[in-house]
Amino acid sequence: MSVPPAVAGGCFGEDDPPDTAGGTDLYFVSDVLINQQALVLPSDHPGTGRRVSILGVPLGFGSKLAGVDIGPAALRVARLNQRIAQLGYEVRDLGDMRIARPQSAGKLEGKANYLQEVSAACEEIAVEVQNIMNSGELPLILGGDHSIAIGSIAGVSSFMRERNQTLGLIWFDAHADMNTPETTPSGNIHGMPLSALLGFGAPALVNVAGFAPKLEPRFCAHVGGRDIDQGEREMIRRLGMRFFTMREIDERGMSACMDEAIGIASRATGGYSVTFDVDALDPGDAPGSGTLVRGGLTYREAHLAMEKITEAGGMRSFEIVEINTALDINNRTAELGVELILSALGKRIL
Ligand SMILES: [Mn+2]
Repeated sequence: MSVPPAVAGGCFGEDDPPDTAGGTDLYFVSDVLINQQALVLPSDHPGTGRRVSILGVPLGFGSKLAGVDIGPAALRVARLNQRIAQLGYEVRDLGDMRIARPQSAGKLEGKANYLQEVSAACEEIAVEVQNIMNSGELPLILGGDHSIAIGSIAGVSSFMRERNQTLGLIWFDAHADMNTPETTPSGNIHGMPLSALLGFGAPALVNVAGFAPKLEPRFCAHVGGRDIDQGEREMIRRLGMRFFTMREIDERGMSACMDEAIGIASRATGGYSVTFDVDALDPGDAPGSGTLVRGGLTYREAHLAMEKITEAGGMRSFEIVEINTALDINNRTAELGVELILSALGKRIL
């Protein structure tokens, strides 16, 4: 018997992993024996019998940079739909929402730029996402900048609320996204969605979908933070919300941090939403985003996080945001985004 071939680097080569005959079976069997939980053989088609609905949200005016509104197209260029279908899922693509563009490029509203436009879009996003959930499908939301999370997570939370269930959250980001119009250094709403969901900030954002708050801090975990503003720091301490910063990930390792983050989100009775800002990733792996910060999640740390989430179960929606095609290099960030989506949907190395 030959030694099993080493699995290089990350999870994915081309679309399908090469069929490595010979050693693979032996390795596979021993893998099952080592992992005593894995009494059910892992499937190459984890999506069998499950449905995913894809919703593109080409909204970019929550940030200031052009290019983030083309994120959904970039993910589709990377063959998102086909690759999800290869996992066995039934895929329904709702296309991209029609987002009304702001009338004037420079129209700002105090300390929350394009407040009415973002608020109106988020109301529509919330309805769309809730409809997807009512259909028994997993919402997969493609941003767009991170302000869209105010709508998407409102939709999931609204679904849970109607069933008297609570919603948990895992938020991947370099930033806290917990500014308010009072604390924001930029006025950009993509720096405010998490605080709005927790009930703080502009009423037009906080009250999307007609109720607030959407989330309780005790069911929320933030992963990957390394650039937190002073006002956000104070809110985090006041709320006691759990942040797994890059410092802690360095110190304890991604595996331990994700176990704890998943545990926190899983305390909610209805499961949890996952929202992934690609600036959580290290800029070396994900150059295509508008607010890069050095020292982010490595390629493997990000995949491991997704793999652990799918193994744990309980994920009720997945969202990826802030892919900026104007800043990306050869669609590398969108390609990585698709890979992470596939890992979150159950694709595995073996
Ligand atoms: Mn963000």
